[in-house]
Amino acid sequence: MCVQLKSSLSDLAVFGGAPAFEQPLHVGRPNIGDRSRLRARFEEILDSRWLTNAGRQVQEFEERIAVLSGTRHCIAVCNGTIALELVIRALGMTGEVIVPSFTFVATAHALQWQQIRPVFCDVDEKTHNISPDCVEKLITPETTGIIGVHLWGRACDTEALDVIARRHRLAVLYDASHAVACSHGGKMIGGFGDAEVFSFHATKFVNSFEGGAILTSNDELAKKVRLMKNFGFAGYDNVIGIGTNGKMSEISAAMGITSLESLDDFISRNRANYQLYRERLSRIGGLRLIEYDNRERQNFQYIVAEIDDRCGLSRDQLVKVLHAENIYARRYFYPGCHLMEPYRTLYPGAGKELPVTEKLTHRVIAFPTGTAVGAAEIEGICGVISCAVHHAKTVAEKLG
Ligand code: T4K
Repeated sequence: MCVQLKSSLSDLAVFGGAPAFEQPLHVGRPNIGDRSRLRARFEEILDSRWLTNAGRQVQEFEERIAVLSGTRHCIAVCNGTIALELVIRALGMTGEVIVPSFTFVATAHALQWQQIRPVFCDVDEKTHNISPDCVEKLITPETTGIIGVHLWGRACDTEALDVIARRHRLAVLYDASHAVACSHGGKMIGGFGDAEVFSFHATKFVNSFEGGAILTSNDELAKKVRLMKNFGFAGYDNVIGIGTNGKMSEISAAMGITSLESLDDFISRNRANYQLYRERLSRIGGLRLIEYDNRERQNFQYIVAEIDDRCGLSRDQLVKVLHAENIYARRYFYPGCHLMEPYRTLYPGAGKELPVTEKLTHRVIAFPTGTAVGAAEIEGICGVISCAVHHAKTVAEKLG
């Protein structure tokens, strides 16, 4: 890795300078963990000739995730999207379900895929999470549930959502894809609502290549989901209901366990990255990193900033500057689900109710972090940002 530090305008790649990084620097580079332990597990799996269908690795992974999240049941599945689909169905959600638009599109797709209307709800400006006040206004006789997303690992206002759900007899599900190993009010995420869902995609804090899980302390629900993810098999050749193939493979679980073994190391490296970004970017007006609550456990998986007018560059202009430097910052989650298909066609009026979402989707940027990113890379990234913002007027004119 070679970092070209930027001090003057002509150093910037958009003005003809060499890119800051020779190799692309991505958001979402996977955390790998201890390779020798991973290889040993792969050998064990091959030796056992048991590759999938609730083998030893999957059982161990489920146990470890259940312990980590303080939840009675963990059902591991092949990805977070299937986890959402299964539990939405198992909870009996139908008709309309209230969900934020400011999320990865899988949260909405998991509903629409099953002919359930995602009713897009605005988020709180400070937390980026679903706004309980807005939820209440969207409830109709067709509403059967609420899905909150713990965006960036910061928990939703679970207390307020619980009250609303109880009052209107609604199911509550949390998409906790970003919140593995995080807590809320001192209690680990995984145990809130009727159920929570984790993603273990390669880009996630704990990764199993592809993977997901349903967490719940409800015995009945757990039983239902376990059946549904395995074609409805209750025994050797006894199918007792409709199901699908949502199973996690042994290889995936082995990766997941290896990830869990390095959890503390991942957290401390993510935290150090976050602190360094904070230090280096703190004096840039109009660029504000999101805050993490020190009283809670956090995984610091996302380095997210909001860019406002005082910055002199728009979020999209900054993204262009960074991409030219081989720094692939992301516009998570632009443009908001309500402006993606099929939602923009099916529900064209949805944006009128989402002023905060519309603002945030134009302001938010995610920077590279994780164990593949170290101090030198962050110094380089922050140098590019500082230089571009320092010369904001000229850079903005150049980019148009
Ligand atoms: N709910 C929420 C709130 C979610 O964020 C997600 C997933 C889900 C539900 C669904 O869970 P899963 O069904 O995926 O388990 C990526 C991930 O594919 C997606 O899992 C994740 N959220 C989302 C936030 O990020 P994209 O469209 O950004 O993927 P892509 O291919 O552009 O890659 C993202 C970045 O990661 C790039 O900078 C490249 C880098 N990367 C990616 C992979 C796969 C690597 O460096 N190595 C890799 O192996 O969605």
